[in-house]
Amino acid sequence: MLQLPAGFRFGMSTAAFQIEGAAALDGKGPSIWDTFTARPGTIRHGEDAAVAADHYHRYVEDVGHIAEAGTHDYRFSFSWPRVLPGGRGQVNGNGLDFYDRLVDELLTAGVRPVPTLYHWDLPQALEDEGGWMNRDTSYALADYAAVLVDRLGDRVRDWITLNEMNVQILYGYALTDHAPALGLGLGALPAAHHQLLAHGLAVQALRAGGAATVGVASQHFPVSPASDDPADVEAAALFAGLTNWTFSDPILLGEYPDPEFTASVPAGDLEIISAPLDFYGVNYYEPTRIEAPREGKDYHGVLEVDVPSGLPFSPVAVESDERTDFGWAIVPSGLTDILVTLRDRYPGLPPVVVTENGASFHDGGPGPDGRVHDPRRIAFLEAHLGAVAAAIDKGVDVRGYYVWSALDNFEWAAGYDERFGLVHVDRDTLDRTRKDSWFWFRDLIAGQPRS
Ligand code: IFM
Repeated sequence: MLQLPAGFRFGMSTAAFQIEGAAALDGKGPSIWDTFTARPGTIRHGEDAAVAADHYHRYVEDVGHIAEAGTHDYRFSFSWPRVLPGGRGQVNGNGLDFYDRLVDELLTAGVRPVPTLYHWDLPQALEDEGGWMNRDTSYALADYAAVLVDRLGDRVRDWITLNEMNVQILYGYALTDHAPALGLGLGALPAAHHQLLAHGLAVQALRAGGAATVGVASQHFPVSPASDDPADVEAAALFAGLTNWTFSDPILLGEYPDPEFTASVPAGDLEIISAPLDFYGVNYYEPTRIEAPREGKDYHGVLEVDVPSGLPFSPVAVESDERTDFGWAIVPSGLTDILVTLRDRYPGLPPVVVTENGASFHDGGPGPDGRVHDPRRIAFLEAHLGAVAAAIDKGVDVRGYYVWSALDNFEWAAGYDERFGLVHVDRDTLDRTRKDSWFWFRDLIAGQPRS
């Protein structure tokens, strides 16, 4: 059995919008995702997350599934509009009470809560004032952080500010595949800066409230050129700069990869953004391959999302013998590569936690034996944990690995077909069934060296 160093933390991850449901209950306000999912044609099969996995009502059972696997850490996110329905101002006591109960349930079960403040579900009220294109939203997030740490800081010691800024900015601001679907192209860069500023301001608020450790969760992926052609190499570097380094350089180096952009941001912002962190979260799924667009070549349908024409780079399919049922290339070595790259790029990189990694396979519900057999998920997770071990062998300080996800949930624009969970959720009854991968994860944790 694979052995990680003593003290290595095994976790499971989820996000509020994807599991909670109770979309308009007990005073919760609408988020940009509630608005987006209500628009025809945005989500596969017209699905929405009004009920999702109904975790809001079933959290006690869900904590049981998490805890009984021996999971050390549970990463979940708060729904900002559940806590502050208007984004700022009036606090919704019912919303805070829910997270209070969840945290107590986790602690009683021996699981450490590792909440994320913001996992994409911006209050619609803030979007109406310009959302992340409006600098005020950064300050609103810091105020929201202060509300949470004030209420939960006596029990929650580890905090994550924002989840995958690059993914939200790319799909929701530059393109139109995710909420709020603005399609601004490179015009989305101010939204990126405001999310980074929000991160820095939230770090300040959390520390002022007594947080013991603070980190961020960033999606990173190795980017390679489709060929040695200098045009492809240049296109790949540009793409990597925009999607990876634009989001991590300001935090870890205090500058943007583009000196002109660095010079254009208000004085003092980068100091706030680059305040030291206690850990750096890396979410990894698959690498990306880029080429300089070829005259006359049709890129439509090459990837799950269509990248508009006219950009100086085009993502092309990664060659791989194996794919998840979501169509994503299975390349475990990409995780080792990106961890080593981050270590080499950032001499001051804090300890890393892999805050998400996992795969969607369509394994179906429980069979006649009552079990959900998902051997491909087990193989995927085993191979990626092996890639983490390889990075540790190369000297990267990786302290934990969280599976995405604890349970099957609402996979954004792809709806419910894509199932990432260790626990199966029946879409009709919402009954939970532990998959074989859940048992594998439990045995893996039990078999680790004692700390
Ligand atoms: O489901 C998402 C999650 O919300 C953010 N990271 C990637 C996961 C799989 O797409």
